[in-house]
Amino acid sequence: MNKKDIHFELCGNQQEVAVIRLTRAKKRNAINDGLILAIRDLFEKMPKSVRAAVLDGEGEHFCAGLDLSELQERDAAQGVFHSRMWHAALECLQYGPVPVVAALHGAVVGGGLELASACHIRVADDTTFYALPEGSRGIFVGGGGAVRIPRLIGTARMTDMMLTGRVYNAQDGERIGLAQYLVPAGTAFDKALALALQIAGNAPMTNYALTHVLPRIADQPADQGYMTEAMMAAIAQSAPEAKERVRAFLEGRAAKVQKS
Ligand code: 1HE
Repeated sequence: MNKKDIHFELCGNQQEVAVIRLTRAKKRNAINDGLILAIRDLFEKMPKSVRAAVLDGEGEHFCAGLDLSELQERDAAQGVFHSRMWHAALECLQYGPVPVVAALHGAVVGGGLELASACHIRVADDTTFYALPEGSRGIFVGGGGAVRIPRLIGTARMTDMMLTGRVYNAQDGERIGLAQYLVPAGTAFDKALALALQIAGNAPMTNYALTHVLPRIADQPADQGYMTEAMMAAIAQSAPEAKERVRAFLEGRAAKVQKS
């Protein structure tokens, strides 16, 4: 990986938010092997101060997916290992140390959509568009998209995107569940950072439950899910920080829920 292809910095008063930015704008942030391994390494070696992260892409596009110039070099076995490398890297992100907020703009396509769908929150600006051009390139998703994208939008919509090359714009993407937030052009990063700073203020065990336990409960049969939920609820509420937060509310020291 060229070190110029990714940027890492810490933000917030306590350096509690990591900003990770793909900086390969000339190639529309297309992901080569070095870049996917760099993403893995950053999530594996996150500094202890960090409580949330923002994932951004430099330039007009979030990410154009797999670097297609590397695809030509692989045989079938290498293809399996390559896909498994993406899986391992995006597992480090999804089941990593902190919640991750993606700041989407421009192209979120192919592996770029696979990368975005491994994040916990997606903020899209008005310029965002989503596609899975693998279908028209004669290939298949390989970065975990076949598992994660149907969980966001359903198998039927993903099938359509790949069979027909359908491109979703920012508004329709938010409507079908590709992003949780839709914001004006040029403001996705600011919104993502504001959300990350807010998330960083949550009790760490709550954030852990939401990123590591909730998706696993969602994949369990209901009776097992209820039991896992009960275990997680008991662990979370027994933490001293949870007790203090509840006490603060009861004593009028904590914010009420406000109508938006
Ligand atoms: C690339 C890539 C890339 C751009 N690999 N080089 N992904 C795709 O099939 C999407 C391919 N990219 C595009 O459709 C367009 O580039 C965009 C819609 C994203 C942006 O368009 P535009 O007009 O702003 O840029 P451009 O002129 O097309 O590209 C600028 C340069 O980036 C150009 O190189 P140059 O040397 O001529 O300047 C492009 O070739 C290069 N570039 N995208 C390599 N993807 C884990 S498996 C995942 C499988 C997949 O992701 S498959 C889908 C791949």
